[in-house]
Amino acid sequence: SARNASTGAQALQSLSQRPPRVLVTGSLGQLGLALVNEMRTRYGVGNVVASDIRKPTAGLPIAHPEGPFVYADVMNYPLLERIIVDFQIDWVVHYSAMLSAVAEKEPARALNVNITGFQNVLELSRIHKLRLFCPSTIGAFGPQTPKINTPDLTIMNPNTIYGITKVHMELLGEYYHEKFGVDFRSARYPGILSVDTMPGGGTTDYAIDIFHHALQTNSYNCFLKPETRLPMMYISDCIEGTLQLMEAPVEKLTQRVYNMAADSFTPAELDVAIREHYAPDFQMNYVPDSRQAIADSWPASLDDSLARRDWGWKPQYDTAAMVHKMWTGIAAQYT
Ligand code: AKB
Repeated sequence: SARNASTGAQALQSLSQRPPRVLVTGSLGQLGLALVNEMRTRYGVGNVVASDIRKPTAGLPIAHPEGPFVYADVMNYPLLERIIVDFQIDWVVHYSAMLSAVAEKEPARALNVNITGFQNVLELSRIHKLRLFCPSTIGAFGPQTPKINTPDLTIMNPNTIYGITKVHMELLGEYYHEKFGVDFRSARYPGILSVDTMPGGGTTDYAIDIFHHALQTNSYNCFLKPETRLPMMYISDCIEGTLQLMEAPVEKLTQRVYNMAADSFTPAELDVAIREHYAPDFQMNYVPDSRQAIADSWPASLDDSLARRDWGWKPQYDTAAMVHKMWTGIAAQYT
């Protein structure tokens, strides 16, 4: 396996004369939009192929709308293969997935999208010698996982469909790396906060919704309890960290899946920060729903020291800085 890995590395080094050609699945989602914009700036507009199953609608923050955009259903293996060959793709960033809350509502579809979709891009990465990034998540952990400073290697046992599909993804990616030398890389993302793009059906979505509601109605019905502490990260840290991991020389990586954290907060802390600094009369109500059980099964903070050591991960935004970016950025949308 070591020989396979180093052959893969040599193949990639010979590409270093030119930027990578990248396919991003799920490119119209919260993370895909931001990653494609940044990659097009770094690698060239024509080198980053954005794909999704919807049309880009007016108003989406697409910085280079002239760049290549294709329809790609990740369950359609021949179509994916055709895109990879036609565009001579070197790297795939597989962002297409159903998130925790929607996956609980539609388990059969989530299994298809998250498991079959990933198996397709993984197998294509083996055949066409691609570097493959697929995000994992705090949702890959479960109720038996140590909650504070959760390490990379620990008890997983998630009890959600989403978590199960992400553990499957991690294990299969590691297996393909060991067995076939596939350059699979993954980071376990916390909840990601963004101004321009909306999340799609997760448990951490409250931390974005709250700003929109505070700015529009000065109140918010939070679907998690006040003391629910979860790891969170600002989107530019997420994108920068993902690119650091993607670009890291293969010899720096001592494992294939890394925790990646920035800060953690609770709904109550967000409420206080908003009232103290931005909207003194803001009214937060707590109306926990089925997403509470999902959040309760996840860690409150992650130990990401191996990401820091191996590929230089270092977030820029703590909670106060995230709240500032979110408030000012979203306020600008409503003025
Ligand atoms: C979700 O809440 O499902 C996602 C995640 C943490 O993976 N944001």
